[in-house]
Amino acid sequence: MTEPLTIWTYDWVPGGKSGPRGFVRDLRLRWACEEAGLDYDVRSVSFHHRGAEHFARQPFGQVPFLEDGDINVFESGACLLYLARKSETLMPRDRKGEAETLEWTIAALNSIEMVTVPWWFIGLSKGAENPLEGWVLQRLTHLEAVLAEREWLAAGRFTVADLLMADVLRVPKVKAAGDFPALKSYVERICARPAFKRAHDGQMAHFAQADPQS
Ligand SMILES: N[C@@H](CCC(=O)N[C@@H](CS)C(=O)NCC(=O)O)C(=O)O
Repeated sequence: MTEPLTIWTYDWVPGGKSGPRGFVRDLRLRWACEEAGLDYDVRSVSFHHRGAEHFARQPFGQVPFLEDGDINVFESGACLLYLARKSETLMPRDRKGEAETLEWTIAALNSIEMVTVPWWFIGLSKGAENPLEGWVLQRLTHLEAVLAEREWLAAGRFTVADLLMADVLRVPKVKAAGDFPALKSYVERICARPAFKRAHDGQMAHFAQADPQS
C-alpha cells in the first residue's frame, strides 16, 4: 500500500478579519489532492519557531511543502506540478494539453502572483500612491481578455493551472482591484468546485483546532 502524501503547513496563523486563514498556500495542495482523489495527511511546523529542520525542507522557512515517502518538494507551484504527474485530473497527458497546463501554471505564478503580491504589500502602507497599480491593472486586463473568450485556461478543461490561477485571483484585494467581469465569474466558477470547499474547510478546521478563540 502506498503511504499517503503529507502536506506541511503551520501549526497556527493569525485569525480574524485580516488574518491569512483560508489563504495559506497549503490550501493549493489540499485542493489538488481533493480534485485528484489522492490520500493526504496534514502536519504542522511551528509558526513562531522555525528551526533548522524546517529550513532543511523549505529553505525560506515558509510553507507549504510536500512529503511523498523519501521525496520532499517545496514551492506550491512545484508541489502542484508534482501532484499533477500523479493524476490526469490535474494535467492532461497529451503533449499539447500538458504544454498548455505548464505555461498557464507558470503564468499564474510568474506573470500574475509575481505582480499582485508586492502590489498588495505596498498597498498596506496607507496614503502613498502604489507604484505597482498600473502594472497589476495591465496584467489583469490581459488576463480578462483571455478569460472572456474561454472557460478554462488550458486544454479545454479544468487543470491544475485553473486551480492555481483562481487561488491567486481570489485574494480579496486582487478581486477588488478593478472591474473585471470575466475574472470575477472565473474565480466564482472555479472556487464553487466541491474540492475547493473541502480544502478550504480543512484548512479552517486545522487552524481553529490550534487556536479555537480566534
Ligand atoms: N513561493 C512560495 C511562497 C510561500 C509563502 O509565501 N508562504 C507563506 C504562507 S502562504 C509563508 O510561509 N509566509 C511566512 C513567511 O514568508 O515567512 C510558494 O508558493 O510556496
